[in-house]
Amino acid sequence: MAEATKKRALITGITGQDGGHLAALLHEKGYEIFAIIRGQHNPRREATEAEYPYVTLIEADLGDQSSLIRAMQTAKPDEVYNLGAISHVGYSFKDPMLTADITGKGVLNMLEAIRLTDPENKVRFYQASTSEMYGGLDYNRPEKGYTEESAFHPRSPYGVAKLYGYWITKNYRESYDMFAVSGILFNHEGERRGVEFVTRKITNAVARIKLGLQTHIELGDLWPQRDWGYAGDYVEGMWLMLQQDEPKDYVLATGETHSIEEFLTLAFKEIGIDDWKPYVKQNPAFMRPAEVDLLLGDPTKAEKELGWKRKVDFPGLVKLMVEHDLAIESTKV
Ligand code: NAP
Ligand code: G4F
Repeated sequence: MAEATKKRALITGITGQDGGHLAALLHEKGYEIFAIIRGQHNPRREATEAEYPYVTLIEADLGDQSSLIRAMQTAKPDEVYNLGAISHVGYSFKDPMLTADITGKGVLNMLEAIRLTDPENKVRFYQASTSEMYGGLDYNRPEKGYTEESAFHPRSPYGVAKLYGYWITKNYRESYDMFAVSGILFNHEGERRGVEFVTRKITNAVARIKLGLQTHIELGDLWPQRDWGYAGDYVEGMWLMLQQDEPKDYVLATGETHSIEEFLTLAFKEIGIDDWKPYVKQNPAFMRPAEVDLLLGDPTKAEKELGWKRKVDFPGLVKLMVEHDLAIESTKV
């Protein structure tokens, strides 16, 4: 019997956290995987090639539409996962125009590249939308968490750019009948998270403090709350969204919210320290001109329609990340 043709996927953002988890998932599912990589000497290229040898890398940039058209022509994908972005909220205040160009207009560049290379309108498109679009202010925060119907009020150049990406994806679905969807994902973390994000910054510092490599950690505000899940669970949800009969947007979240102080408490407990206060200094450099106070998502629609449910809980997530960082950092002692 002839072997069924492999499905083909094109990923943007392969060198980031979700790109890695997604590549591993699609590989398990038997996909032929292509991914764009930017820069003439991307420092993350070597590690990416070593960790995901089954991914074919194509030089392209979300800011350069012609490169995306070439990537589409090379990959000839059935599914496109647009995970590439300037994704750091704090950084987006420092470089708001680049953020608008890549995180916002980059989505349009990708959608147009698909439209121009896919005359039969067969390609399915996933846009990495975000809970940052809601903004976390009291006045529009539903008690049980934000849903697909909640109002948006972004609080950063990143959130504003992502809102453009969300609406242009919806617009292409409605205008051109494209299978184009947004996953509105709440924070998800794990061993592949960049150290510039607060959870990994903490677990890395906790491991280094335990091993005597560092004395303390400098952080910004500790009271904001986030709905933190595990990235490995969330990429499964992305894939499920593109396997449905109808293109729809979905929230992925845990339905729980925790402060950075709670994250610190659990992380330091993992190394036997009950009082983390002597090890944490506050530094205004890590505070933002406008903060998102509290994020809590309601994943009911994804649970009912996709059969998606997060597996890793909050204490499990913190434990997994501290253990991973202890293993890595202990090789440096
Ligand atoms: P990440 O680790 O910061 O990765 C971002 C990726 O975007 C990197 O691979 C980066 O590649 C790429 N990129 C940046 N500028 C680019 C450009 N001009 N052209 C092409 N690629 C570019 O982000 P993540 O945590 O994996 O998140 C994946 C996506 O989901 C992002 O769009 C993020 O905004 C969104 N999101 C994340 C979360 C979360 O909690 N993680 C929640 C909701 C939504 P380089 O190596 O070239 O820098
Ligand atoms: O870890 P963070 O930088 O994540 P943030 O801002 O919630 O954004 C992440 O999640 C979004 C989904 O809601 C994604 F769309 C986005 O791409 C990204 O993945 O900061 C979390 C909280 C913030 O309140 C921040 O002000 O931690 C606070 N924080 C306190 N000290 C810090 C620090 N954040 C960072 N990165 N570094 C600090 O030293």
